[in-house]
Amino acid sequence: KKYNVAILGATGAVGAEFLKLIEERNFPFAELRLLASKRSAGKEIAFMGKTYTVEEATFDSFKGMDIALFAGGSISKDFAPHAVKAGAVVIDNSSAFRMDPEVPLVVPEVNPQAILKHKGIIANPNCSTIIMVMALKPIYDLAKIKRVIVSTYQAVSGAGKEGIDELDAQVREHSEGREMTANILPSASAEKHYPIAFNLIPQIDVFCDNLYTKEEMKMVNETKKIMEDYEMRITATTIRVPVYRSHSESVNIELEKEVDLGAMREALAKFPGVTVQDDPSKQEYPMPLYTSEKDDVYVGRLRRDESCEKSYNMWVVGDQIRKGAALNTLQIAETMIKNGWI
Ligand code: 11C
Repeated sequence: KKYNVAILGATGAVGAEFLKLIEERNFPFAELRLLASKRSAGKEIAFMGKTYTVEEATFDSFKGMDIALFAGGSISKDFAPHAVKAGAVVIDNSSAFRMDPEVPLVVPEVNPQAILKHKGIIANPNCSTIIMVMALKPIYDLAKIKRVIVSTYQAVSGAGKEGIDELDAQVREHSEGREMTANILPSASAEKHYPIAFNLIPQIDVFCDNLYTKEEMKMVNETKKIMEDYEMRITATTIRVPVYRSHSESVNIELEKEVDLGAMREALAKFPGVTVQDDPSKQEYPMPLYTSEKDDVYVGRLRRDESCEKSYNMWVVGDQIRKGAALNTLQIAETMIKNGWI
């Protein structure tokens, strides 16, 4: 069977990745409708031997569609109910519905069963959350995780194409001895902006009342929902780094019991979608330059936390536009198809 698929946000970084993956994975589509806001409507996109014209998304755009892949952003909230009304299943990359108790928040390797509870909308988690839970789940299945301390090193493409352009421009300005200009990072809506070139910015998204950023609280709250463990204690510090693509995370975990490192490595290696790259004797460990454009989440630097019992450290890296966004979304649709849930 083939499915009619609409993509909302077809012209952005995640939209482009949807198209790449649909072709690469031979996703069974019949009709494909490319939708975007008024600004990008009319653009032509060549895809699998055909030229598609991007249509302006309207509330009527989803008639006859089986699956609506939403690339994310603020337009998701307005369009999702209309797509559902038209009979499509919406798989949404924005943060609008993630913490809604009526909406499953899914990483297919971790909690595929949650999909069954959907009422039309399924949410795709935040990219740094997806990358972390891929490494947590195989360990959790060996021994319950009591506490997680995570620090992230997040690529500029997490802030969209503008983030990449800004880093490029600043490197050029710096090398020409000019002052670097900053208008996008840490957050387009922020009052102040700082250069990311030759710098790190300890702010992703805006601040919440508890002095954490929204990105940090997404990692805390979304992880608990996906892992279905609201007792797990999680604290996050999220940092923007001058890397184009792939988010990296230093993850410290405290388990309820000691686990042999070999068993942990084996469980990670067996888990679908995870590659263990961990050989200090050969200086082998994951790095964002090499994990980009790859589907898997890479884990390395696995070792005991010698300062604390039952605690371990690891370094987790994954392409946040692929597994952190477009790939995970498409895998949700593939899981539904494979199981006859659509
Ligand atoms: C970043 N994680 O790297 C963000 C981008 O909630 O889907 C994705 C925001 C989200 O800036």
